[in-house]
Amino acid sequence: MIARAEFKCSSERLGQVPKDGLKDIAFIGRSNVGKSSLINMLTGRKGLAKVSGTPGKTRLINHFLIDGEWYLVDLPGYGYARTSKNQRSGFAKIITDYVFKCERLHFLFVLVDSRIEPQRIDLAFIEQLGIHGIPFGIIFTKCEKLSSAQRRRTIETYSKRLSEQWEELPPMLVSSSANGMGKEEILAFVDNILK
Ligand SMILES: Nc1nc2c(ncn2[C@@H]2O[C@H](COP(=O)(O)OP(=O)(O)O)[C@@H](O)[C@H]2O)c(=O)[nH]1
Ligand SMILES: [Mg+2]
Repeated sequence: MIARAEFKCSSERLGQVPKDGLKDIAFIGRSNVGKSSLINMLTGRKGLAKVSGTPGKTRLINHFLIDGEWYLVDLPGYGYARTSKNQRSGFAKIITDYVFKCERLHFLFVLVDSRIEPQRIDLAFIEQLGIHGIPFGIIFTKCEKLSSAQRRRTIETYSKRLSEQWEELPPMLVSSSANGMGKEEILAFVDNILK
């Protein structure tokens, strides 16, 4: 369990992230997938990360210091960027800078909506993670909306899609910020990877 969670800073660029030697456990996914809600659920602090009904509002990297020991990081939602700052990957520069270049990043959770088919952009992002060798896992969100059989099917569908391309499957966890599902499993998983 998390005893203490505090907002540390918002960064617009990689140069602004904290420079202590602590590790980042980051969350990413499409806008509205439930990143901020999950951070609030995991920390037990309702208003810590801003939950928004309007997609695409958060364009900053938000660092939350957990128990003075590590950071939970709320990343901007991804979508294909359309500006001149585009990189070849099609993801915004702030995201690719942080995810592919920042040494602070210890583990990345890719959040995907459990209720919908694997989306091209999620699969494309996951492919980039594989290519760059970034350690990551998948967290399915809003799982209280599904029966346990449907949740199993979601995991199976993803496993099938990913195994078309990868030999090894990433860890996959289910969650619901609405009812706390997955809290203990996710925190235990994080505990383990921080050791
Ligand atoms: N039913 C349900 N809705 C959720 C859950 N988590 C988030 N939401 C809703 O999804 C919307 C987007 O959530 P937010 O955390 O702001 O997503 P973000 O853009 O990824 O940070 C909000 O309306 C939330 O109330 C969940 O576990 N279950
Ligand atoms: Mg958010």
